[in-house]
Amino acid sequence: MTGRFITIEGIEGVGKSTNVDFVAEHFRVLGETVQVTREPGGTPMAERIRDLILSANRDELSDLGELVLMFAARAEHLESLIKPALERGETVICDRFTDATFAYQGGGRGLDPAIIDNLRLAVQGALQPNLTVLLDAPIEVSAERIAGRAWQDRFEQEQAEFFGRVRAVYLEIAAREPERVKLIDASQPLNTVQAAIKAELDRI
Ligand code: Z5A
Repeated sequence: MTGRFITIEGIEGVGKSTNVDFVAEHFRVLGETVQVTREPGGTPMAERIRDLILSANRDELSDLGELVLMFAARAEHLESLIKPALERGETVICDRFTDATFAYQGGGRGLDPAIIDNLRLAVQGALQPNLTVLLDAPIEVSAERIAGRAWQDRFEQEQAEFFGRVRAVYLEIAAREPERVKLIDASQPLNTVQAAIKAELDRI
């Protein structure tokens, strides 16, 4: 596969959606064909699975069921969108990917990372993002940014301790894989955050 696969990660409200287009524009200016997508979701079937997961009440879907649905959506996304685009030599920019599963289902829900890793291998094999931008901010900052949203999904209804565990796993991944995962302080003003992202993009 000759394309480039870039993922954006972080807890809710740190600015992933805000910065996905910024990253996309960087590569468009360089003349690359860019696919912007997200997880869970990105294809019609994966978006249906996303709706199923996010609209489920806490007691309607087990933690294991949630994990398997995340990978079901990912399998569809990889086969129908991500891999074909990478094979065509395009740049794929994805708002969340498998690091989110280790952070949310592993850290947040407390599921065994070994189970997650087995599913990862079955669904994506050796495929890994070339670069992951991890936007990191204290829980209070992210909570403040999303305060006032009219509807809260299954995850947004969780408490601060949950997001503390999610954030801790993200930081562990960044410490373990510093070549792939670039940690950016997302509590700074947007132009400072984007300057830091641009510096990482320029490097690749
Ligand atoms: N999930 C999972 O559990 N397991 C998995 O494997 C995967 C996902 C793939 C849906 O994700 C849920 O799926 C997610 C985890 C779970 N749930 N949670 N939590 P999502 O990506 O759709 O949901 P999200 O993370 O909650 O999206 P979000 O709340 O929209 O966050 P965001 O995209 O990072 O933030 P934003 O919309 O770009 O920014 C929020 C606000 O802050 C907005 O008003 C911006 O203008 C503002 N902002 C952004 N940056 C700044 C700076 N630097 N300064 C000031 N204000 C800023």
